[in-house]
Order: sequence, then structure tokens, then C-alpha cells
Amino acid sequence: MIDLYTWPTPNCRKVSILLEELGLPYEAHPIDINDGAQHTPEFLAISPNNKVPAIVDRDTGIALFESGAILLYLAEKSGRFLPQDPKGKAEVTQWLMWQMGGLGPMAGQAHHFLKNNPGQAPYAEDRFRTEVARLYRVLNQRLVGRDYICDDYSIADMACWPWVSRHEWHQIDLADYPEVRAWYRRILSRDAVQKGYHVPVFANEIPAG
Ligand SMILES: N[C@@H](CCC(=O)N[C@@H](CS)C(=O)NCC(=O)O)C(=O)O
Repeated sequence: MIDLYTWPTPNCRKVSILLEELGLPYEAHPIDINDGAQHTPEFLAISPNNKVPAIVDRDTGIALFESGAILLYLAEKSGRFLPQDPKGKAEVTQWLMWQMGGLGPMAGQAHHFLKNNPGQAPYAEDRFRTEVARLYRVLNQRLVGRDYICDDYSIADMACWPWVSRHEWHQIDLADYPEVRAWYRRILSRDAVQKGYHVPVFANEIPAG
């Protein structure tokens, strides 16, 4: 049994989508980050960086924060969505790190400036809008001739997809990135993605691609 500490955000949805894909039993505990729940001593004992997502694996006693580390842990534990061969594994890890170090942080900053504080910092708005668009071009190019980011559907797709589901927040029109749009819709149609997206249960609808 996995305890998942979560809130309806892209980083958290990566983990609930993977848990649904794996069919692993888990219990979702909402951590309302708008109400300061990430700063309680109980939560900090699990996630000292005061951010969601985090998990505790009751089978092993392992507590983890950082969504990329959680995806790797669960993929290794289950032997799924991460290839075993060195080349395949390195490639999935590479694109997972691309999301963790690039797409996620840049899109997150774009949300902060473009959506939450428009007009406050034009230079920053332009900087993050431009960088996110560059990353979409990279992803679009990578997806030419491919159904998924690596050979098979993997944790690299599950890491990127919830961020792309917020494309309107970072002012991206998926019509400008046809390969990304086709990939987005392909993954959107998966039952586990629909279920994992709506964890915790009160989460908003998925925007159409
Ligand atoms: N690199 C971290 C980022 C986690 C993160 O930024 N979480 C946000 C929600 S998506 C959060 O908990 N924010 C609350 C806060 O910063 O106080 C990960 O991928 O897990």
C-alpha cells in the first residue's frame, strides 16, 4: 500500500497517473498547499522541502519526495514503464530529467508570471513564454514519427503530460505543435490517465487538446 500526499497539480498528477497505470493500491491524502498544509510538522517529516507530491511505501517504510524520484522508485518497484536494458533505461531517464529540469520549472515560472501576476514583470513574462515555446519545439521534434517520447509509453510521458495539460496557462496553442497535440490526445484517452488526473477526487476537468 502506498500513501500518496497530493494536490491537483501537474507534479502530483504524474504520480497518481502512474499509480493508476500500475494498479497499485494507494491511499490519497490531500495536502492543501493553498492553506499551508505543506508546512505542518507531520508533512515535513515526509517531505522536508515542503512540497507535494510525496509518498510513503507501507511495504518498505520508504518515504520519498520529488516527483521524478517517486516515478523512478515506483517504476523500479513494479518493473514497468522503465526499460530494463541500459540504452532504453538511459533514454527514459534522460527525458524524465528534461521534464524535471526544464519543462516543469519553466512552465511553472510561466504560470507565476503570465497567469498569476500578469503585467508585473514583462521581461520575465517574455523570458518564460519564450523558453516554454522552445521546449515545446524540442518535444514536438522528438515526437516526429513516434507515438511516445521513448519507444514505449513510459514514465517520461507520464512526467510531461500533466504539464502539457496546462498548456493554456503557459500560453501555448497546441495547434502550433501538431506532434505534441497528437501525443497529448493519445495519452488523454487512457483510462488510467483519466482516473489519475482526478486525484484527489475534486480536481478540475482536463482541458481538450
Ligand atoms: N521538483 C518538485 C516540485 C514540487 C512542487 O513544486 N510542488 C508544488 C505543487 S506542484 C508545491 O508543493 N508547492 C507548495 C509550496 O511551494 O509551498 C517535484 O517535482 O516534486
